Amino acid sequence: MTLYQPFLDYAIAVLQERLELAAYPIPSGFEQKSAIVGKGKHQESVLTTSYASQSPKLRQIRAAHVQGGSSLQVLNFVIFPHLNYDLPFFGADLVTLPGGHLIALDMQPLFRDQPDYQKKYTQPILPIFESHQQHLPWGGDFPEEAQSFFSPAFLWTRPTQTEIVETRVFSAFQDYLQAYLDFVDRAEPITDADTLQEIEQAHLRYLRYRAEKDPARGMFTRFYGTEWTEEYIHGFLFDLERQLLVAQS
Ligand code: DBV
Repeated sequence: MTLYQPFLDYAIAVLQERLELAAYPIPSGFEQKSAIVGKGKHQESVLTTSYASQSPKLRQIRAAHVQGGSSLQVLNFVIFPHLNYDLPFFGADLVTLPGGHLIALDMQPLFRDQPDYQKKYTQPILPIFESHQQHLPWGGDFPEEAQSFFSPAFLWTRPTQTEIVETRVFSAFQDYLQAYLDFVDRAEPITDADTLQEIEQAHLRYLRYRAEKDPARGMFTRFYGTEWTEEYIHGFLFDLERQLLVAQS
């Protein structure tokens, strides 16, 4: 059992229990991919597997799980709501590299600086955030331009012990996901045309930023090549622009 498998198993079980899930297609060739990396006795097989589903309120629920031995484990798990809901994104980036663990967990807001939005989607999770954050070291600087995509409840940490990931981080992940699904339960469709426009713009801003700045691009390119990597990023991980084009045609 690798470090983040219990996170993924938990998420899928809870999603199945709490949502009306349907399949979401994964482009062929991207369900799984493996490569042998490293030299000599440092050779390691790196396997990347994808998960995707959808529900009536959630456009795409997807995960990329990279398993390459004890010093290379990644689970990137994001939920993209349908464009007629003002729900935040659920974003989890759980990363273990030779340099250590890096954990990013948040409900990423569509409208970071609107007081009403914060009141609706950030304030209710601040108690959960604080209950975990006090036990975890601050993750340090992150790109300034990324800040507008995170909420004040952004859990950002670099734990030095694997056990902390297995216990405290896992429990934070469970709490955030349950709280997110509470928001989903309560969400009502938006019908106001101006708000719908703003939501679409907010999704595109977020998607473009993440596709362009994907911190995993270098790693994937080294393992699987440029062509596979770019198609994985634009055709699966951050696929909204492609989907909008399909819907227009
Ligand atoms: N990050 C992804 C996807 C990944 C992934 C799809 C499937 O968006 C992995 C893989 N994240 C990943 C890896 C690293 C990070 C780092 C491999 C380490 C890169 C390295 O050190 O070489 C949150 N993830 C990070 C960092 C942040 C995040 C802030 C540090 C980046 C840096 O120092 O440059 N989550 C990530 C992020 C946003 C988010 C940037 C932006 C909105 O939601």
